Amino acid sequence: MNKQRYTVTAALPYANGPLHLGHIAGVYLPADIFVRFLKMKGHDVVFICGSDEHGAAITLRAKKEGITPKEIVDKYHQIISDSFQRFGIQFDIYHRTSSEIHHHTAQNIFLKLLENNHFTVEKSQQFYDEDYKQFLADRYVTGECPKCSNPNAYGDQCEKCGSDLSPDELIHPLSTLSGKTPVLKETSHWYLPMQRHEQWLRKWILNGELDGVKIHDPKSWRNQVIGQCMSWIDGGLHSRAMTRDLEWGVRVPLENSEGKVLYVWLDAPIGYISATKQWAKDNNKNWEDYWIKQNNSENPNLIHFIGKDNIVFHAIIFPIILKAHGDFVLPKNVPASEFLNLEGDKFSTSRSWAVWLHEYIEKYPEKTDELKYTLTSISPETKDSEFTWKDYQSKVNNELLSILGNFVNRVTVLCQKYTGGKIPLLHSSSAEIEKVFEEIHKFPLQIETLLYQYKFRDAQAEVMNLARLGNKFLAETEPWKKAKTSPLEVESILYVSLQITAVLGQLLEPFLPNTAQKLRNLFKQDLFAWDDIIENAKPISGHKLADLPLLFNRIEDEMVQLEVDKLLRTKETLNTKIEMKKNITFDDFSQLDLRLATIIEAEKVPNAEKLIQLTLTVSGMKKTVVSGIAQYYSPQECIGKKVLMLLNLEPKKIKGIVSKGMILMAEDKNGTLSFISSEKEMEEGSIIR
Ligand code: B3M
Ligand code: ZN
Repeated sequence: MNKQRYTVTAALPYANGPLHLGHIAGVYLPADIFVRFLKMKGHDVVFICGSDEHGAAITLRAKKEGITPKEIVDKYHQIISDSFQRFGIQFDIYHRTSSEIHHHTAQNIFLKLLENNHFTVEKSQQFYDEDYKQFLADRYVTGECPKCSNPNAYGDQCEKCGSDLSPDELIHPLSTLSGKTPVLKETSHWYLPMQRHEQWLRKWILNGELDGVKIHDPKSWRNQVIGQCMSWIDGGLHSRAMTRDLEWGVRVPLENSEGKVLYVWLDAPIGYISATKQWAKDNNKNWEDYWIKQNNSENPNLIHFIGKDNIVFHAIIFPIILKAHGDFVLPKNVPASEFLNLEGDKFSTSRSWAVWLHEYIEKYPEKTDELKYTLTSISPETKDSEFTWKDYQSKVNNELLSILGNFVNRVTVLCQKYTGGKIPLLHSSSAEIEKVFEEIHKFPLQIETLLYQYKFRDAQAEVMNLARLGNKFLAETEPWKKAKTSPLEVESILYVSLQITAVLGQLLEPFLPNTAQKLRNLFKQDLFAWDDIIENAKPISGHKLADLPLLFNRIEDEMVQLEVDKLLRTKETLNTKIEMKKNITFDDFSQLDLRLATIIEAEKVPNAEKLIQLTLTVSGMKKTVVSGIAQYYSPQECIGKKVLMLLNLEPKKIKGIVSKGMILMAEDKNGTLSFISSEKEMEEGSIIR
């Protein structure tokens, strides 16, 4: 088998929020399965991913949270890379587009394209926020979608109908910064005239042909990828701005270009290249081997795993950039997935309709293979699919547990019983046994064929068929009935069953690596090269089997209920409309004298169940307040707390005590009260405004 070089990339997640199961099922899990398999095949593979840390999605998120873009990306880079690692997605590098090596790489590619005359400079009128003195790129403008009338479409895309938009197409545009209608102002940018590339793109996508050479088989590409690309090309390619007026991003490396950065979709895919450079540096490799067209030897296979919303960027725009640059190979395949839905609705980060990967791992650290199995078996490869907790339960209980777990368990229990846990001899070979061996031998190639075709769910189903074969073999040969009459036959049957188990310990590796490891431990076997599995994954007669840990736990109804309820609560929260009070002016608000005050004394008010009399100090000044909090705080608990106080409330006599001011409390829908304190340690008397 000829060894090849593979550069496998998985879409760089925006570092502005955690990952949910939709991302995992569509992109990262299939990519990881593919890479684990390629590595077992002995190919030279680098598996690349990292955080996409630029773009308006990030700066807007930062603004919303009141922190800097850097703080946002640092936070989510950590969360995302941790959860990948704990889930067992084994990138060779998980890099960042904020790194220096990336900025240089992206700038150099920009300069090279400029030098080769692939850009034009064009002046245009763009939206500008006069209050913020800032141009409004992409998502900085919202408005009504001209295609579906969604009132909340973004300047680059309508999330409702999926249309690609430019800000000037929006009806009633508004600035997300000031909320006001923006004005138009002239600016100039570098554009990529994509129409110049139409001819070769057509040939490349439809025939797999580049410069007269066939470089891939278009039949190996998913229909939806070719379909989306062709509908784009047929709709007419035009110039697209490759720079933006923004502060956050990779600076345009030219004089007189202050305040301009590279468009995030020019910058992000280059992140694959810069990550490879970093990885090569760290591992004493040559990054060019993985990206640059080779003279005599074979070119590296560049494979992009992405979701369908990224198709044009990876199968049209990035290839244009790679080709225009001149030195790079083009992707050999772009196995884009469709979408995964969740319990009857679209996954949505903004609406929190999601199962978050990091939360799942936190709650069920021992159940990563269970999730991987479920996600691969519903992998949205060619059409949208759906995750439900009920289905997860049924996949784990009725497939992993009943088929795979049950088989391995039976085999080891039978071995304990009949051979004292030792691997027996294969004494004789019946026609039955011969047939089973023949079948076992076919599995690696069948699974391999499916994996090379990016058919991950079929491939995993095929591995499960090997476990099914094992169950069938045991059911048909019934060793438990033959212990007295033909002990040698029993040993042979067990040997064959162990052989199936050992092969499962190899073939499961790409899909369920933890389970595969447990099976290999049974025989103290290593992971073998894919092509040698049949040869090497043989039980050795006379060796003792190690103990088998529990492979899978039954998923109980309670867990399903708990998870479904959690989601339903999200929905409830989303559907509850807040009853807003009528607007007040800033002047109204500024009449409130709000301060941080320290409670120095507290005692219950006699004959009043709910009341506590509090003495507070505000910058040394003493104040007495009667507060209805006795059901939630004891006087003791109150003392020493620094709380939020309204100072200038008209004094009022309550139970004979003059209360001067009011303590502000948070109250939830059950009426539970809580003091409000400042997030940072602040001086008593600090003003709230
Ligand atoms: N961050 C978009 C996304 O997460 C983007 C992918 C970049 S891949 C180079 O959908
Ligand atoms: Zn729309």
